[in-house]
Amino acid sequence: GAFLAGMHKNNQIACADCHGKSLAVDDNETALNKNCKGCHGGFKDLAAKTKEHINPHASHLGDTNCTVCHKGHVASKAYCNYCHSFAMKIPAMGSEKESSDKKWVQETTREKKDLKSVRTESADVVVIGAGGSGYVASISAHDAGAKVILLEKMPITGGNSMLAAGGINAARTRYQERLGMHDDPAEMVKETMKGGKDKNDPELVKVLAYNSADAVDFLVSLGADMTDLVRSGGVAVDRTHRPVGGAAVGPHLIKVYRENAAKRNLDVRVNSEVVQILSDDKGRVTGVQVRGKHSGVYTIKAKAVIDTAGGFAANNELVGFYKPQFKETASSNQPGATGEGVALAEKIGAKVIDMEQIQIHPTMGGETKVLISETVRGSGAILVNHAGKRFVNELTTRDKASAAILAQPEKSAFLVLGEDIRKSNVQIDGYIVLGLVQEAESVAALAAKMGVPVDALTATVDAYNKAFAAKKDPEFQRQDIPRPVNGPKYYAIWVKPGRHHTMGGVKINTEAQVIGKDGKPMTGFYAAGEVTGGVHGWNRLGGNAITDTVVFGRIAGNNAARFVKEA
Ligand code: MEZ
Repeated sequence: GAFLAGMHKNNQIACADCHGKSLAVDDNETALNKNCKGCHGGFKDLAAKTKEHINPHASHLGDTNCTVCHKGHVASKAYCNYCHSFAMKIPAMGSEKESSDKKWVQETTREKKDLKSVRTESADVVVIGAGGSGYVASISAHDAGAKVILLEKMPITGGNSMLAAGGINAARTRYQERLGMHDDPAEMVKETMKGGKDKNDPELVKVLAYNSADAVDFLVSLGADMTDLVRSGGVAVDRTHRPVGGAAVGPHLIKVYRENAAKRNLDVRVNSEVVQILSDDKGRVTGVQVRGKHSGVYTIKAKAVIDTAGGFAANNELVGFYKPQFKETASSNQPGATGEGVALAEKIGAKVIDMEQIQIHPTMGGETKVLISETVRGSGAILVNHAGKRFVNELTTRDKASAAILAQPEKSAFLVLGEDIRKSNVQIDGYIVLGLVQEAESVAALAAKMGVPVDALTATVDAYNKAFAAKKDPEFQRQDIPRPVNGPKYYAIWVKPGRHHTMGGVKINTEAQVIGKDGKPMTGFYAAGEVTGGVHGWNRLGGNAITDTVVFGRIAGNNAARFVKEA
């Protein structure tokens, strides 16, 4: 028979064995996934059995629904292949055409007029989008006493936060002080404003910086590890906090958020796309209309709605509309980062700002959608052009680093690093597994593999190592050289700039209230994270996005819960 359902049927497995006896309509596909895991084992068991080079059951996406990839009645698809090109064989993949379909978001008629709800539910607070901000807002609102429903249109939670490689910027934390580093939120304000070309909303930036240490404490209270520190671009101190060993921050945080949501029995719904935010004739938000993958269109009445639906750097058309020159460039974003959260808010009167401010991250791996973290440069790696020479201060801001790479004739460059840098940043081992890294036992041999002049690369590495020893970089004034480029092995990663973050979005105030076109806060409407504009100005600093999600997610959640109590 066709697809997984047919294969099961051929093995005498009845519909109810997979779907459960009640055949209940459930967008989370809970029974189905419980039954998959009951028969086939959980992610841990399956990962242990996998002998493949890439282990799909031990990925950075964490423990998710089996049905994200394995489909009963249509062709199965490996979700990872939205970003990667793994030659992964999964059962019932269907034809080449079906399995190469890259469209993960449910098709919806964007025509809102004939949406008819089949049922109505109620909650105190509805949160749109289960990325970092959505989870933080939901946990905060729940802990402040509100009944919360967290909705996610994708089959998997995590949003772009799931892919966050770097860390969370925070000033004057106990982790900095423990290492004898002195930082000041006032400096974080200054550097964030300067990085954002002074186009940020200064009041939002103050809130970001002065609540950042508390945000780290909040994450630690949830069970996160933020003990390792690294330098990000445009900053004069090690302010980016991440898990020990330099592990990527995003998968760790999403695991912690998922566990905390489960502990609180939070109502989290995947496959649930908000198609409309509802408001009354006085402009007060009254709930949302949702399209569930299985349950159809329904209404949730709520006194408060928090929009945490993320940015739009994965939306080629929208990016092309605002910045035609960025259309068709690779994006580091998850496939659901398509910007509906901004459109839904605008439709009910929200003010939208800075939409054309789209950040290009300097280092995506060659022709891939894999981001090579800024922390690789922060750990000591250098950027080298195809002539084997450094050409920019690697720790400048992203706009400048990207522009410098795009000014090279090949519009690409290499990250070059040595053994100490590799060991300090466990993510580099991941890039090696992905086949993105060239390695050699000498700088000369590495140059040959990279196809750059041997003499030039040798001179470049020598000069950089001298700068490390002298703690001074006369050529490019790099402020921080934590490690030399040393052996026994040397590594190179071919990199190109790609779309990474959308700085524009819904306008908010310091209370995370959405501002209407009339300049006034909209009643019962809050927003946080990449769906908003104003925090990062015209260029975001590396590590400030996670701070944004935690600081403003908490404010939105707490304020929405308080509003509901008082309303
Ligand atoms: O904040 C980011 O986007 C970030 C630190 C990304 C990265 O390069 O790791």
